[in-house]
Amino acid sequence: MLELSGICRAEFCSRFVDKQLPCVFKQQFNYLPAIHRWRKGIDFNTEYLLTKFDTSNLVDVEMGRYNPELENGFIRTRIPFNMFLRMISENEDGQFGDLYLSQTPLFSIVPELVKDLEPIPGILPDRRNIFTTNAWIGRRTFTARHFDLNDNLYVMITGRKQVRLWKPTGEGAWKPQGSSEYNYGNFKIAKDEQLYAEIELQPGDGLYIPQRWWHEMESVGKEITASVNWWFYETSN
Ligand SMILES: O=C(O)CCC(=O)C(=O)O
Repeated sequence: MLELSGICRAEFCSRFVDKQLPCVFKQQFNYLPAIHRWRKGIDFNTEYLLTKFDTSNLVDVEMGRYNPELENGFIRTRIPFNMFLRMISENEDGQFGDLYLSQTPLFSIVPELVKDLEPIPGILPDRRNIFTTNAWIGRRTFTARHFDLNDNLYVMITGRKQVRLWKPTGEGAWKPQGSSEYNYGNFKIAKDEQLYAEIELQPGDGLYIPQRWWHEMESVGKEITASVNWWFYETSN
């Protein structure tokens, strides 16, 4: 898979978005204030985020490890964001079980945090074409293979993640449901389907995942990982 650096929006659109091909942006997002504010050395800066939230800011978090037997794969609970931060910061060895704040629009919960992502990456389309901006924060996280219905720019802020990608499976590739497949709505992918790419994202790196590309993500090591993603769509004008 192509690794780029310093690519502009026109080139990104013509080479990747228009062709619906994924790519990695090496160290292209180091300029985002979150990269410095959310980190202390190489660690996650819990204290900084604690100053931005109070107990009224509730978030839904996933508890424990992914379990395919459960609906949506996880048990979820709603807790104040600052309680979540304290729990993950004191849980280096996993003694309290794992918690994951996934796919959460933190920036609408606390609008001041938007300043940590300004200016938004220039390769993104007009703001009106951005559906959501989400945060993903946790330790020992695992997101099972799935796809999304929008294009995705995913940026690593702190910690590292291993990402695996598979090509989309269209209607012709649908297969009957069975234990040798992953299911997503009516879409299926064989568990042994050939991997398209496996990459490790470092802080400052970004990844473009076109819609319907299957992906799976897992944090590397036991450090807290934090990332941000923008789901967007392109228009012809
Ligand atoms: O970071 C993760 O755990 C998963 C992210 C993901 O699946 C996505 O951005 O679509």
